[in-house]
Amino acid sequence: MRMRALTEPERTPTLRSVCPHTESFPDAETFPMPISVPQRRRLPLLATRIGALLLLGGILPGPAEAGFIGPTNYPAGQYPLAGALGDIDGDGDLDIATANWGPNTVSVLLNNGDGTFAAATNYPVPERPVDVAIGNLQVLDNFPDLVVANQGGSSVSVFFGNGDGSFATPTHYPLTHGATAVAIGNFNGGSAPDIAVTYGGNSLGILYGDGVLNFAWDHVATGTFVAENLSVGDVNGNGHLDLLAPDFYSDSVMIYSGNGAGEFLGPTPTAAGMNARAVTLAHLNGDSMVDMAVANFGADTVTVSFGTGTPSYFQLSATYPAGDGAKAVVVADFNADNQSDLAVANYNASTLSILNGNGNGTFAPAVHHSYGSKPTDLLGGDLDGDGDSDLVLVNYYGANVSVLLTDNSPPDVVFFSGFE
Ligand SMILES: [Ca+2]
Ligand SMILES: [Ca+2]
Ligand SMILES: [Ca+2]
Ligand SMILES: [Ca+2]
Repeated sequence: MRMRALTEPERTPTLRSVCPHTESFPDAETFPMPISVPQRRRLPLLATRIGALLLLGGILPGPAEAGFIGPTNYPAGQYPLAGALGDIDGDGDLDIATANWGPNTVSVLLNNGDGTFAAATNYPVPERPVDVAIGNLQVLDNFPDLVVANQGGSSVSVFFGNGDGSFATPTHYPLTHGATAVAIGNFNGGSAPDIAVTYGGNSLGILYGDGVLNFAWDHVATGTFVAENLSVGDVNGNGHLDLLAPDFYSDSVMIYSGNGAGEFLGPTPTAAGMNARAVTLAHLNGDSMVDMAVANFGADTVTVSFGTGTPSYFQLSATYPAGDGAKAVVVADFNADNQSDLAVANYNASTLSILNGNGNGTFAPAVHHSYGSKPTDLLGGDLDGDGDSDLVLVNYYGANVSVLLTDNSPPDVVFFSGFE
């Protein structure tokens, strides 16, 4: 088995360690804690003025690098492992939830509407939450609900939202083994979304929702995969949701193809890079098939695969260097040229890599930014309502989230007043 030495101290290459988190942690006081001071990171003034002069002089530069305002750090719980975005309080903007391994809580940070966030409210869950998802499970109320995968507690917690940012008393659904990831989707064509969960290191199950209060458990498959992440999408274009589990130890993504009636074919492996860790689906090369970007933790890369339909679903197109410990990937247009770009959170390096898209499914070399503190997850969405996608880094060592607001405002135009 190819296995790179991992600098992530709590991860060892055993099946148990898919769940990379043990009960013993170094004293948090030994970790450098980022200072929560909002910073405005834009082009230096001189560069801005040169850019303005070039524009005024009729020299058009190529696609700009994305600019970000921030990071602005907001405390979450200790050792957050995953996050999700959704409009939890129903006011039209995206809020943040994180699953916090240390204190056994979920943090909810409500958006003030402008991409700034109120202080976190923390909700207890059974032991060792590792993943969180947001979706409307109680279909009649239209309020987003919260689902949490608990590894130590071997359960899935469901928090039904009250629509104002608060939740009803959660229900914890027991599993036979620790959960590693959750995702929400309607997998059986029923009246309501369901909850997919990976557990026990190599098993997949579904909690089928009735849209009111209840879920019925179904074990779908026991495979050979080791997934810390679960993605949902229709990879073969047949109108039915499929599940994608990146397999940390086979350098591939396991695809379970849904038939829309609650049954899944597979898993079918599709190639990625060493220690595939997270998958994002998006249209990247302009055809009708959905494509895939994978963050590969061991290879420090992001792989891009184009959708082919069945039988293999994807064809690996290219491998791009990211940063040390690539752990999460988001696809969005960050530099406002209408082409999808890639953002990768790198755990070991504590960096964010941005790869500008060329519009045909290929990408420019990564530009690295020193954002985050051992980021374990990366979330993309328009947080400040200006139409472009912003980013949230979930920082394992920082015990916080870093909010980066995408800034594509035009360069300042500088007028020289001449002699006075
Ligand atoms: Ca909101
Ligand atoms: Ca499908
Ligand atoms: Ca772009
Ligand atoms: Ca935005």
